[in-house]
Amino acid sequence: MKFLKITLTTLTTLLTILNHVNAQNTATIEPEDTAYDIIRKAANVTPTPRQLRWQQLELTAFFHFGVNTYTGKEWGTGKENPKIFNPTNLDTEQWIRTVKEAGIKQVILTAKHHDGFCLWPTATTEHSLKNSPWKNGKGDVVKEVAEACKKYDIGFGIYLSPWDMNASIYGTPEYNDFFLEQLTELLTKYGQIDEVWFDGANGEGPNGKKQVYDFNRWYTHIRKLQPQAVIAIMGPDVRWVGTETGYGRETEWSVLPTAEKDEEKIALLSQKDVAVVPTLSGSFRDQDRGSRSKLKGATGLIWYPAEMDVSIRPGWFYRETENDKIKTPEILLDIYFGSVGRNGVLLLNIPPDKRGLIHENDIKVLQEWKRLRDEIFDDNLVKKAKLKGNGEKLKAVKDDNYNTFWTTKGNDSTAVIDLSFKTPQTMNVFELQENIAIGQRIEKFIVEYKDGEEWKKAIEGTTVGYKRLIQFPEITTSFIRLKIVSSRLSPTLSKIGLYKQ
Ligand code: FUL
Repeated sequence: MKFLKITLTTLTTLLTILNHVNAQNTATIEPEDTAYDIIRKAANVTPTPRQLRWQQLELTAFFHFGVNTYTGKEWGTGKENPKIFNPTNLDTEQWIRTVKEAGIKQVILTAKHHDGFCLWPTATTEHSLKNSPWKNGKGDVVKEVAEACKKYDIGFGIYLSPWDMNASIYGTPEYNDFFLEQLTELLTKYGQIDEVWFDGANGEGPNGKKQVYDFNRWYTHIRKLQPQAVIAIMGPDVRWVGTETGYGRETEWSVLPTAEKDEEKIALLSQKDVAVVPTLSGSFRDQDRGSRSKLKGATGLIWYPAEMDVSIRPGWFYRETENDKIKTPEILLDIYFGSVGRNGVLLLNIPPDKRGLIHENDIKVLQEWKRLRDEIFDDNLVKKAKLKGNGEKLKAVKDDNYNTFWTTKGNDSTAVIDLSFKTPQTMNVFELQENIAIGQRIEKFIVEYKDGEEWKKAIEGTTVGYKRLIQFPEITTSFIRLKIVSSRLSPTLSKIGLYKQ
């Protein structure tokens, strides 16, 4: 008996470990796989821990700051005199307090933009703030932002532009080493780095040459020095949504088909810790990137979630002339619905001004944006609803714990959940969250409500993913019915929300 017990325990532990080892953010599709095999594989592709943490941030901020702040240009030339960089009142704690109060969980600083000017005293070039009058050349903006992030306990990421209009070796193999050295400095001197953001721009350097970037070498280096950091955009962990409007697609899959032909790359992609950018089928702007019809003919599948970036102002850098052109709180609220509410993470740019402060006008907008969101989302009507439906652990959808979730029995891919209220409730915002640690599965859902004796349709939706928010014309009712019409294997729900805006 005792022997049997030990064997069983060992077996269970072994199974748990095996399960964990098997959990992958990629899958390979074999030529003999049936349509069902492919769907089953897609349903079981899951985010890596670093991708899951990133998705749960929901709101992140960009700080575009550098010589362009002082010239008023969007892109520099690489010929700027470092002496123009001279913030009179730089206070990175003010930046971080401002974004934290707006509910933002991580920031990304442009340590170097395309002009090549470095916001830290790098040993790699003279084109940095060490040759500026600010703090007599003894300052370090990267350090000050990193420290403020630690103090206020929010994530810290860096933007390091591969394109460098200042480096004389740009366009030669030596530049790739130079860039690696810049990365090493940033990844070893400033504590934990949570995101590395690489832009795709690849223009000409000072000698008219273009660079062939050695991305794969840089990724391996980042994985070694800061394994928890997600590498975004020109990177393996986070995908650009395809526009700079702040809006994602109504149907946004995080599991995408790959179109790799090269055996070596397929092998790299089938590893647990992917450090190469997949070749995707289709293009960045396609409306449909991951539905069943797109999965047909793919060579593999990858968890590759979307980030939506946009600036709070018309430009990425601060300009005095844009102090009255800041997006309104209402527009930002709409962007929130269109990004976080469409299975994405919002990266909102808030550029510090010439003083080295977030301008008062931006602060006011951010505060009001936060107030508008709280006003809607503080009161989830589902908390007072009675729930009935097939499946397991239905209560989990209202316990405010993302890790607990409802699911159907067996592999049932459809479900009906009824919500009833003691008295009629007025509502116009609907929310669903899948537990993406299990995968992204829901393909189609419908929300109905009872109007007198009649059931009427309020919403029809497709994907959910980490979070789906939908605004709809106001209704007052005591009965709501959620129908999951189609799902890849058994659907999960961590949360259902109903609100009045
Ligand atoms: C773009 C850059 O060229 C812009 O200047 C900005 O940094 C934006 C976030 O990415 O591609």
